[in-house]
Amino acid sequence: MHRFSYRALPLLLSLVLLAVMGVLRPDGARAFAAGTIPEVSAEQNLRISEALSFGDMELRVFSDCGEGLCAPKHSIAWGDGEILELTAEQLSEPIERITISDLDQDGDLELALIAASCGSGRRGDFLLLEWTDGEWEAHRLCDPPDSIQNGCWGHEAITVWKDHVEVSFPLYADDDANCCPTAGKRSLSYAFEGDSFQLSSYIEGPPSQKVDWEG
Ligand SMILES: [Ca+2]
Repeated sequence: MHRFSYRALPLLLSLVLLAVMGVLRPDGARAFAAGTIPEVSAEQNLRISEALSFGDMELRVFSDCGEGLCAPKHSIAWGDGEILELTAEQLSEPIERITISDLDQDGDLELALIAASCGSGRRGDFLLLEWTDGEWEAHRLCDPPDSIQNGCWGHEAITVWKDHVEVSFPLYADDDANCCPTAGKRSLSYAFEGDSFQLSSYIEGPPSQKVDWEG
């Protein structure tokens, strides 16, 4: 199976982007769009999102799965072949959904990448990239205090709303099996406060149904 080196990734991504954009045009009608990553091509080990309208730009999200489906290297491509390579610290899990938002209503759009780890734990992950003055500004979900994180063993559901990001997860009691958490549910809300993207509130809920741990 063909694998390209990390050093050759920017050039290859540029070539793939230009090739794909030459035959696939966006519908142009989506001021706010959401997309998914299509299934990986076995030949390319590369996942490419649909073309997304992002303000007056068009962009795509690439996931290089050459190191494995569960350890992708993500890149954002826009403009005339410009590419932002994300670090593993920023986002290293497979992307499940892409959303475009403006959570702080400042006119600078944000690209929200929602990811989840492989395996039965399905740890959720999230990265928000805000396009500000011609550059990407990255925002991550800060770790909540232990008192709020206590009982969380994965299976987070991450939803981007108009003005906040909701992270909901089932709560596990000490003896709960992975399939069947019994201690309720907690939903965290993250939002901009000034220039800081931070945890703003949380609520408790009743126990969840049996969790989906396929993956
Ligand atoms: Ca914004």
